[in-house]
Amino acid sequence: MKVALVAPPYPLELAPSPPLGLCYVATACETVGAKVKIFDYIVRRYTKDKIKQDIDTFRPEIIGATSVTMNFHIAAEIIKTAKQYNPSIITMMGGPHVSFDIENTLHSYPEIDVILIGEGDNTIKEFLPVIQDKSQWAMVKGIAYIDNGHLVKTGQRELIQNLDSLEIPARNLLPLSRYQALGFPVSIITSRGCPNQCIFCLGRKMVGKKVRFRSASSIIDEIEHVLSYGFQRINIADDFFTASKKRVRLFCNEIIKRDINFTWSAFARVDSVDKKHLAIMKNAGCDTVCFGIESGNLEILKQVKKGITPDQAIKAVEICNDVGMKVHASFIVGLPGESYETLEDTQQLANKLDVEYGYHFLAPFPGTTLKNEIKNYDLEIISDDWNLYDAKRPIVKTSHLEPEDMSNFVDEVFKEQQENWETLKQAFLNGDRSENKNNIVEGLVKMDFIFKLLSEDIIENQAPFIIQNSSNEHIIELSKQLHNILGSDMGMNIHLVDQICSQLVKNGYLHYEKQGKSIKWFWTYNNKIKSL
Ligand code: B12
Ligand code: SF4
Repeated sequence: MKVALVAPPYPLELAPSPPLGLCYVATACETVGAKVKIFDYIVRRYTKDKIKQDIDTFRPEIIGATSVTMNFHIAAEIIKTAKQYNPSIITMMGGPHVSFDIENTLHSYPEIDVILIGEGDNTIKEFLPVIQDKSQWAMVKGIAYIDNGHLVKTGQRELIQNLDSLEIPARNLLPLSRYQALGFPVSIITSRGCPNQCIFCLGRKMVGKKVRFRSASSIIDEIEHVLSYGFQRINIADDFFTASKKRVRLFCNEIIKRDINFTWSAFARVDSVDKKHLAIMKNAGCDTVCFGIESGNLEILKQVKKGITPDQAIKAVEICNDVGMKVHASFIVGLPGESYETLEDTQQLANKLDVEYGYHFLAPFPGTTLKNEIKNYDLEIISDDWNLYDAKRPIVKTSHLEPEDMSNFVDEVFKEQQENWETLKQAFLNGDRSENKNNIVEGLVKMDFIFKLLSEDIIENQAPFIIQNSSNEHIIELSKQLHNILGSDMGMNIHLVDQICSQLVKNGYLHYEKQGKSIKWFWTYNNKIKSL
């Protein structure tokens, strides 16, 4: 049986890194004997013709897509194109959006045959062997589908108790060189579950309130596997990595014992860190922790059941500073009851903390307590257009603030930062290398260029070109062409484009093959397989 898994596109601002959940699903499919391919449209351009080509090449019997609310529409549109192209393909979708918007999704998108609800690993293992026989579907817990016009939701799937029983997620099925070229860290999870009850979050509802931990040795085995592909940085994507101090110690000790060199970051809560454990993490290569602080106003923090106080945030940042750990703080704008005063509290806290921080606009996702019980809160949702649920624009209002007030507030805060950034970027593009923030500017400019190369299929669409003499000429020629197509529009000079191309070639992400007297460039697959 052949199964194609689809990673739908999403923008550079949302840190396109290897899609972990899909790799877990791929592994589960392989364990029950399926041949799996991942159709990755994050770092390859998505077009209707591309999915048709991908289907023609692989000929899958089943296609499954993942999605979050923000990219649900595009995921559904990919599934629809596949279904129209070959109606015999069975289509499925999983992930946090459809898991909590089952009825609406299945009724409004008849091209989606079945939804896998919540944790998908065991469900897919049981489902694949019977998927061709719809009369058996009702026996598989954790799925939903329409039968004779009626919604069928099978029994609830139990959460996996022993996470060590799961195989390493099949990242080898992803075009890893492309992700490495972009430079985001690879995410891994060391536990699933969160005991907290933040009303805007789906984490706990997806993975349960009891935290299930993996053993230190299984995590480090996976990390060694990831590093063997040439990645050097890892992001621990657990909802609540610091849930158990004992486990943090075991994990860090195992890194040190095995003498593995890599840097990493993790999500943590301000009420769960202390100096001793942060120092242990630092010693084991962790250089950044990300705190969801959400608001500087105590009443709002209580109302959203975050379970932390602004004072705890200040204390946590202090100890991070003491041990030399970088902090990234995230705040939400538009929580219930938000007013100019509460926003001011948040801004004051952000200033006091004096760390890198970001504002996200509240997106009340289906399934959250906030959305389910909206009547209990001083909040009104003004749009059900899922495309807008990307946390980059306000889609709610409160009795004190209109959406425009929220945007104005954020624009005002970041105006100066945005202007400084534009000045730095222009100076950099004009050749000024004197600023000490240049590494960051350079990194972001390069990343933007590389993401465009990837997501617009620019290398793939290059005609083969003739080479004449010197061995380096092919890179120079490539740089010239890419400068003409993309670089000059982005304000980049030829030297910068040449620098990027040379690096991509040197790192083995771009290769060429000879075709008579000409050569054709291509992205390699990963450092173990050149191309597939
Ligand atoms: C890590 C993480 C990230 C990482 C992703 C790293 C990566 N590339 O993997 C980063 C920081 C980049 C990120 C970004 C964003 N994230 Co995020 N993220 C998470 C987090 C904490 C864990 C996700 C995870 O890896 N879980 C572990 C894997 C194994 O689980 P999984 O992905 O859910 O997959 C399982 C099932 O869902 C199912 N499944 C999933 N897909 C499919 C497909 C098929 C065919 C099948 C059968 C099954 C299946 O089976 C999988 C295995 O069990 C979750 C919270 C949570 N616990 O769900 C939020 C979460 C998924 N993120 C969320 C959001 C909103 C975002 C952003 C939009 C951020 C923003 N701007 O606000 C972006 C969008 C990026 C994107 N397109 O996915 C929301 C999604 C809510 C929603 N309805 O949309 C969540 C639920 C947090 C929340 N706020 O409640 N995120
Ligand atoms: S926001 Fe963080 S702490 Fe709160 S429920 Fe979600 S994962 Fe848990």
